[in-house]
Amino acid sequence: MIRFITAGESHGKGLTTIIDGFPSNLKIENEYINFHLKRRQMGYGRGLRMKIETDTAEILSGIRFQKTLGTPISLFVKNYDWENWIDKMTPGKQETEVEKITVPRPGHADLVGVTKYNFNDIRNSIERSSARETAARVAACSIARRFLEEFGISIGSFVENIGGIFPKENFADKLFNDKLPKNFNGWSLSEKSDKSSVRVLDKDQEEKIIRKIKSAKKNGDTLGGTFYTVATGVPVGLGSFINYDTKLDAEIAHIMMGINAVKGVEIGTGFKSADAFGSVSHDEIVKKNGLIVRKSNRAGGIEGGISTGLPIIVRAAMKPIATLMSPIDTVDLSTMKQIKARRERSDFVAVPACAVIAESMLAWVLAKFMLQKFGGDSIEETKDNYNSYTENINKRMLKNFKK
Ligand code: EPS
Repeated sequence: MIRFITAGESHGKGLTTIIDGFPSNLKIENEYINFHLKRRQMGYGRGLRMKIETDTAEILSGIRFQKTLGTPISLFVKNYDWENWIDKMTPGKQETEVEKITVPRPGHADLVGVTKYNFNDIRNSIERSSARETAARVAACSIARRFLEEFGISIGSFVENIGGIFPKENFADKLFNDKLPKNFNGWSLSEKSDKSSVRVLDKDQEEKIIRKIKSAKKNGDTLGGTFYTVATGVPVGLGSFINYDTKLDAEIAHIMMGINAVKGVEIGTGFKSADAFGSVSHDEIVKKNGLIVRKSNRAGGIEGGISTGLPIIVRAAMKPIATLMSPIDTVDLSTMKQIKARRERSDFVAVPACAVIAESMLAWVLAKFMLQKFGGDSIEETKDNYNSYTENINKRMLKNFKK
């Protein structure tokens, strides 16, 4: 069973994560983790904070000579902005006269946070509810991603829309119709979208989105959007229909909704198929070159909570950033007067970053289900178990149904 926890405040010294349960002998280089951390920092529309930070992970334990030891891995990501917050954030210091934040931003965790935790300063809620924490998630999940690569599982993402601007041709349709380019894999999507400043696959759309972000910025406003995360090379049989909490899709939805500002998750053609006939919603099963295959992948790679072997396709919706430079109505908790919300430094759009975080979280779920199924204390043992399963899968089916 793999697990990880993160710790750290947005403007504290840094973020820590402890990752436990990966087998030994998995190769992992520091640059690999840093590469994905850097990808999370990209995207047009981010605020000034991203100019201050250069996220890198310091490996504190669990890895020796670039290989996992099977022991807990701990990583530390420094906050460069900490230098500017020492007075306000030093843990061991007595409470001093720092400005208390009393004006909650609608849509952020400000109001619910102070209500629940009985705080007299919204800063206490802001610090941990900030999406800064997702840097630690990406660092942790890069171990999962590296693990999956050993089995040919590859994950990528692209942004489908920001502020309602969609591409003329949606690549998702190709995914659903299983009309994919030769040698397609999940990562090939990211190789392309990493080159776009807003993670889209269409140049025209990119220009329109940038114009829209510029106009939002000018108006002191923010935008959200939708994105796809895709995993290829996933073997058939991860997850089960046995219980509500053993289904692969249930776990994916759960972990995606845990990403800051994500308000909707869809697998395959989810919402669209709710309006269509069954005859055009499912994936017909046919025989091709002696094998049983599906004609399409509207199910998004999961049927009955179990992976089908086709690409896993997850779409998610991120709401617009809650911090507005032209703020909306709120109440000052210290005066109980109706005023406009507080302005503070923030991003205008973070959908591209959100897609990279979703890649990471999908890697985590898949690694968890892979290890549940194949186990192993060393990566070699996990591979032996995996190979024995995948090599025999067709043979077993033929034997079972032979008349
Ligand atoms: C965030 C507000 C901004 C973002 C931050 C998330 O930070 P700050 O308040 O320091 O300007 O830049 O995201 C990150 C720091 C990051 O690394 O992604 C928020 O309120 O959620």
